Amino acid sequence: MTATFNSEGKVVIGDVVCTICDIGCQLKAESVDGVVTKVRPHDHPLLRKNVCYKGTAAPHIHNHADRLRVPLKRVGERGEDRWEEISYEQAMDEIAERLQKVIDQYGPEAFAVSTSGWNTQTTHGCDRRFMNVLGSPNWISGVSLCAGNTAAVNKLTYGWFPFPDFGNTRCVVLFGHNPRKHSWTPIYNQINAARAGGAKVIVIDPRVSDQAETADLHLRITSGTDAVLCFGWLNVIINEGLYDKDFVENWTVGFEELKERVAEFPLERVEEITGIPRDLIVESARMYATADSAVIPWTPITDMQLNSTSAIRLHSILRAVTGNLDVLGGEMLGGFNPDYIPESKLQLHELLSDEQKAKQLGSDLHPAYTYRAQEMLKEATERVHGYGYADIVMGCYMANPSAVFRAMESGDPYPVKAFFTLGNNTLLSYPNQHRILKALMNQDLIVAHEIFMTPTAMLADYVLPGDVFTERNHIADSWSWSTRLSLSQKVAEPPTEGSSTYQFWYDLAHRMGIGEYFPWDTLEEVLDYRLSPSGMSFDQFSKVAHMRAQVPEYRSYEKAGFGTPSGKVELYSSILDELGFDPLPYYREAPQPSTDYPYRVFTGVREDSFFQTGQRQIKVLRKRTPVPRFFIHPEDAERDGLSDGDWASLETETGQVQAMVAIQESMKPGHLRVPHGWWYPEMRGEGQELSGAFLSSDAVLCPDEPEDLDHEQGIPHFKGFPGRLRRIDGPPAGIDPEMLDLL
Ligand SMILES: Nc1nc2c(c(=O)[nH]1)N[C@H]1C(S)=C(S)[C@@H](COP(=O)(O)OP(=O)(O)OC[C@H]3O[C@@H](n4cnc5c(=O)[nH]c(N)nc54)[C@H](O)[C@@H]3O)O[C@H]1N2
Ligand SMILES: Nc1nc2c(c(=O)[nH]1)N[C@H]1C(S)=C(S)[C@@H](COP(=O)(O)OP(=O)(O)OC[C@H]3O[C@@H](n4cnc5c(=O)[nH]c(N)nc54)[C@H](O)[C@@H]3O)O[C@H]1N2
Ligand code: SF4
Ligand SMILES: [Mo]
Repeated sequence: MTATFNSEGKVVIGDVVCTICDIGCQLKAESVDGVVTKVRPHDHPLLRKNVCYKGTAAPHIHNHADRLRVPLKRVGERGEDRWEEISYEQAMDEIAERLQKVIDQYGPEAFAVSTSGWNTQTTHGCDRRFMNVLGSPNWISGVSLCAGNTAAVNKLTYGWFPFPDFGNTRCVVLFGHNPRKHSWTPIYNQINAARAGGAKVIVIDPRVSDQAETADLHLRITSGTDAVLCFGWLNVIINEGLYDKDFVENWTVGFEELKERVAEFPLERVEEITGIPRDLIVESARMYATADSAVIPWTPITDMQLNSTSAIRLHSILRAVTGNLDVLGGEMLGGFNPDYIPESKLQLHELLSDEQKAKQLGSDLHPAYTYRAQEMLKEATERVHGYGYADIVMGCYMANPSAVFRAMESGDPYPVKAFFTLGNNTLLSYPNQHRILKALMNQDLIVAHEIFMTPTAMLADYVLPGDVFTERNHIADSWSWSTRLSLSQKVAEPPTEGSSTYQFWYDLAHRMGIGEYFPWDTLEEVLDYRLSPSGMSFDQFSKVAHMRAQVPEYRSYEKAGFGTPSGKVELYSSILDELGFDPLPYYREAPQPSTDYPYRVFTGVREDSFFQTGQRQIKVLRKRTPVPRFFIHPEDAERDGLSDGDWASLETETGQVQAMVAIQESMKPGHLRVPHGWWYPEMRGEGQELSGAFLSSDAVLCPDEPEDLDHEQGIPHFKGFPGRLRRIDGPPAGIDPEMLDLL
């Protein structure tokens, strides 16, 4: 970190890891007299291309007039948005007292927490640590719909969650996943570099996405049928003998059973369900399986559909049978970084009793990512990775969100009465927003740790101001997904009455009699502790390195096998079998479009300008995408009498939302794309309800009764549910007129 003085004052320049989105680019930040003034690309040649316009807009976010700076205590009815300012000390004293009261009355399991962790960054696993010491298993997260759940399901097959070796690969397969210049920039850059090095790119996407435009092959799949395409590929790969016979023979179990299951998916059936011509299925399967090396990078598309578990398992199986695990240009099973104590250890899962683990909500019906299934891997994980709990991308020991909200709303199977949300806009970030609202309205205590007032924070009893990435020291470690460590340095001052999430849990623990488990008084002490295996302190690390990764070890499984009960890649999952599920992947048909609901709707336009539900109040970003839009094909627009720029209402059996119509040739006919996470920060004050949280949010559209969910994990079907579109007179009242002028 450099500090100099110019005519304006003290200038500090540091390495930072941007946490506006979850890919965590390492950038440079500058501050003048303790206020961040500039965030720009890093000067290291490997990092120079990694910045998007959200990252460079960080000073607009961090210095925004509406940023929360003082703790707020609710004075009106819940959700009324009336507050008094109180001190941090008072807020923490009252929260500790009220949480203790809930626990005394209902037991520790009555306390639930929702967080995604990557934006708050400095939690250091201490949310789980706090809950495990106290005795609550009910932690939920956005990662249950994004990477965390994929990690947990990958572990069932080969004990870890691999990361693609983009730098050396010869083939990249994107199941929908569509990184762009302003969406997950480093992955976009790595795909481009692979392509420039001669790698083929196969894109499976209903629309002509940005990645599809430049792909070698584009398969225009019917939304929600990814598992079936994987069966089609396996069909070709097995019938044509394109699999790695040595690897299959020596390192897998269940190949014969898999073969039988795959035979249930002849190519005619695959073509019919996926809408992809047979020739193209064959050509793409051959391209993937015969490439010298190939990767199927993680994709959120299979995290969010009815066949999520089967589709994720099929990706794992494809990687394995084609011999692409832990080889150059394939998918690396990195393991824990020996230089940095992982969050998995800091979380202290061994302290939570079996009795409390058994109470984890959702583990009865949908156990795959809960303790119930993941603990069955404990011995194997310990054998291979040296420690029994591997919580990769935070997703391996979660409660099921739908089950938690049901318990919060109804008290079934037991009451959940205290809910903390940290760096997560809970109301809009799971399926069935109607139930989430009822669940939140039925709480005795809600605490939100946030940087802006959000619809979720409006429902809280206490809103605590958080710090941001330019205001704290950190070493980012990708939650054990890869072994990269990146330095992030504080260049500006946090709000004096604010806290980091670590500080929050530390202060609460010390008020609730469990302070002995939180011995590190500052973030720097936590970092020193986590770095201790490397022999360096945080201070020393910051002087010698901004980024470090372990040298990859190929075929690491030859030492102690794979981290599964059999020690092999379990094509046939012994754990799913033992839990009473189909041990092989399968296909279950989701509700289909009908005359009443003619569209296949999929959620998840990741607007370039925002991360998920955030940043709608940041003018420089909002001006790029002033209002939410529904994307449809011209044929569908004509049938429904809609023109570009019309406003429309999208209706499903569960809810309805409004947005502007955008007609695009690139859409697949019969499909409708709806954005995620829209609310309107400008709608506040008299007569406004939760800042328009129910007007345009995709979360109101999807049901989440057990029969609507993927069996093994309890995942909602966000990819291809039936809906209809109807023209309405105009935009919702209350949208910032400046935004409407930009249309
Ligand atoms: N600017 C910006 N960038 C972001 C984010 C953001 O909010 N803003 N969010 C980040 C995060 S957390 C995530 S998870 C990623 C998500 O970003 P992506 O991985 O790109 O995912 P989506 O944008 O949801 O959808 C990608 C593509 O999937 C296609 N698709 C829809 N349904 C299906 C289907 O059933 N099967 C297949 N094969 N394809 C389908 C869509 O047409 C779309 O082109 O983006 C990351 N990057
Ligand atoms: N309905 C529906 N739900 C979804 C999805 C979907 O498409 N539809 N997508 C899923 C996906 S892919 C993902 S990745 C998850 C994302 O889930 P999250 O990552 O939890 O994202 P958000 O819910 O937008 O909440 C982020 C909140 O953190 C706040 N914040 C930002 N930085 C900081 C900070 O430094 N400190 C604190 N305290 N707060 C901060 C922001 O103001 C914002 O309100 O959601 C999932 N949920
Ligand atoms: S892609 Fe953009 S928002 Fe995401 S971490 Fe990088 S700079 Fe930040
Ligand atoms: Mo995500």
